Amino acid sequence: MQHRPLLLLTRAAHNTCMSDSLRKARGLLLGVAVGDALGAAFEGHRSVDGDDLVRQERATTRLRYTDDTALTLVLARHLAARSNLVSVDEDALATELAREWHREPWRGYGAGSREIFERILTGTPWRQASEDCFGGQGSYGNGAAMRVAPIALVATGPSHAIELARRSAVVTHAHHHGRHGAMLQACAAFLALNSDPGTPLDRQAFLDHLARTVERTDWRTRLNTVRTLLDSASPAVAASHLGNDAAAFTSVPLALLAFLQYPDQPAETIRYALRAGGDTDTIASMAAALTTARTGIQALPSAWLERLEQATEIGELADTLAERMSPSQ
Ligand code: AR6
Ligand code: MG
Repeated sequence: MQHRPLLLLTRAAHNTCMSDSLRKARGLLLGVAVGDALGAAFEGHRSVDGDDLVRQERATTRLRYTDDTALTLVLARHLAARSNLVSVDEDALATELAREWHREPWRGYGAGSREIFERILTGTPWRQASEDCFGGQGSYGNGAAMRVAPIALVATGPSHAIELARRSAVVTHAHHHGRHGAMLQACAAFLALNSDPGTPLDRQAFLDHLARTVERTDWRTRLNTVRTLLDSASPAVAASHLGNDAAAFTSVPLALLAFLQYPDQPAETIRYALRAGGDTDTIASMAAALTTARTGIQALPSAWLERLEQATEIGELADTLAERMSPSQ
């Protein structure tokens, strides 16, 4: 059992000796994994009711993560391995992602990603494999956005986060929506990580900041829709306005809304994302990453962390990346 070291890790998070950057780094990476693993049971459901949620929350079974977390960990290790040069090496990253798929292909990968990884491992250059996908359109799935959160831990500012996200996305997501979803999620993760949990989040300013950084009008319109749904929209209403499938254009804004509804309560963020149905693992994962990057690991229910596979290892990887966070974080 790996529960004991994990308990030490999470108990230590309540200790005032632990720095905020460590708490937030662990929050961000373990938030990805917990949201993903809790949502995996409901992926593809039209909606999720309260009884389903309670059963999932109270279960004692192991929480298994999916491709969302598996590829997030690949990107996190990729960034951790580049000590002084904070950058993304597209050639290396493409191979690392493809090898991870090959190592554990049963984690629930999207059809487009599977095809791209197979081609990369059999010698096709990543750019060609990525651009050829879906009849030459490239993928607009949320696979690049779902893995991007660790970039917030090493980026020196929002623009840097967006640039690193773009470079990490193109190796699998050549369609502009796949890429822009990753860029928006990385920028949101950076802003959430660098927000002060002791002060109420200024949600309008948060959305204003994101709107200033997105290049495309259609994505700015999505952010305006998120704005109109703040506070009043139930998860079902939010899903009906934004969509909840595996496209970046639908799921990234819905995850952002789930975060903004409960920016200081990761469990509520996750419940909101799950109740919206659809691509639940990915939406809950992206939403939880934002909330726990802001609050830190101690706000995530320890019962969930104790059920999560490889939680100790994920926490240790977060610690390595926390050392790379700039002093202001
Ligand atoms: N044309 C039509 N459908 C598309 C297109 C396109 N250009 N692009 C994406 N889709 P994929 P991902 C649809 O396969 O982004 C896991 O379950 C299509 O239905 O490139 O890595 C994770 O948990 C395609 O299968 O993989 C996430 O939920 C889907 O979008 C998700 O998969 C996903 O795109 C991540 O998927
Ligand atoms: Mg999914």
